[in-house]
Amino acid sequence: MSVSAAATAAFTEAYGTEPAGLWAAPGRVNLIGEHTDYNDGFVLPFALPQRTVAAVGPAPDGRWSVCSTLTPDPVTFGVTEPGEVTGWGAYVAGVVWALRDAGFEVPPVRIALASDVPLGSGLSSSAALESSVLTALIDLGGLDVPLERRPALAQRAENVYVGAPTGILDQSASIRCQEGRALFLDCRSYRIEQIPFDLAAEGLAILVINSNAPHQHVDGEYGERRKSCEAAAAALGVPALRDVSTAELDDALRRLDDDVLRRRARHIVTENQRVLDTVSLLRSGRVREIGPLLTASHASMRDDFEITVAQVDVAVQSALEAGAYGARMTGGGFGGCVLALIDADRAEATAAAVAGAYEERGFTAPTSWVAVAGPGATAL
Ligand code: GAF
Repeated sequence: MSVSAAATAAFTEAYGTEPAGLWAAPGRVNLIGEHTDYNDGFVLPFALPQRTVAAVGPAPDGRWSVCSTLTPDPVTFGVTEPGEVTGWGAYVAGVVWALRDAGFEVPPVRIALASDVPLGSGLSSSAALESSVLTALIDLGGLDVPLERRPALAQRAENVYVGAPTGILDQSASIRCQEGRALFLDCRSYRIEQIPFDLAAEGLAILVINSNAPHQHVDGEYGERRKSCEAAAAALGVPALRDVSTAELDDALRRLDDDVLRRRARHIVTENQRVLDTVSLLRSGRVREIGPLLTASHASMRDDFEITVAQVDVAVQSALEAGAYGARMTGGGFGGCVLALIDADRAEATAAAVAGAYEERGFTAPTSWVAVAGPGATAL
């Protein structure tokens, strides 16, 4: 059954009527630029074809209800404040709250969700959920919310209502990405550039390898990294680490007296530059040449930002040994997925090499697929 059919069936089953419409929003792969978003820096995600579909219809009782294929019993709530709805329903209540808090009249609706975005794998399943619901509420309510404002509303739902201190990467990707493009986003100005990203035309592919490693300590470690970056920026007297260039890096590192802060800052400053270098290469069609930047990004996340785990390091290493031009973990870290830039005809061989390396080490088997850049959030 397609994801749309699953969402429609869940809606009918839960509410005994047909939905008024379907809205979809994708997960994402971040090509490069990790943990740079909350440092006012640069990111370069593209949308996955995998997405969350929200089947939505009016709610006669004036409240909001949401269920999913995984949780068929609806969670129902009225007007709430952060903290009042907990668990996964908080992502939906948070979107309603963020829109209302911004002054919009939000229509009461019933929602059923279905998704083929792998959960908890660093592919932004929560942003896909938020963005599908946000888009549905905006369309059904006839709300005047321009596209460029939407990611910050979904991010606020996550930051303030759900309580996760994430940046704006995932919601921007889910809402603003376009098919066949990577989204170059300046997380300070929200300026975007849609970068053509048609790898098949170059005989290339991005292989996504889900490490299937259990996520551990994700929330606490993420918050720690964010605090370290803010502390480093404060010690250097700049608004954010975005304001330190690679030319100024050595001097900045000398001025930080804490080795952990030094390494965290070095990751962010060099990662921002790697995004800019990747964008320059893509703009001039030199796609293969981004490989070493991807691999350098991984080394920086492993050694300086310390957010990788053995499974993702092994996936990167074995993809490179199998001939990948470059490979890196994508997403927040502590598990999740790796992407590898490969010749299109090497997908099976690369996936098999990684699977073999996992088997040797007794890791849970990985799951791999070729990802192409899909569309952003939309009514279906
Ligand atoms: C997670 C967060 F939600 C993003 O905001 C971003 O910081 C990412 O980790 C790391 O680049 O996905």
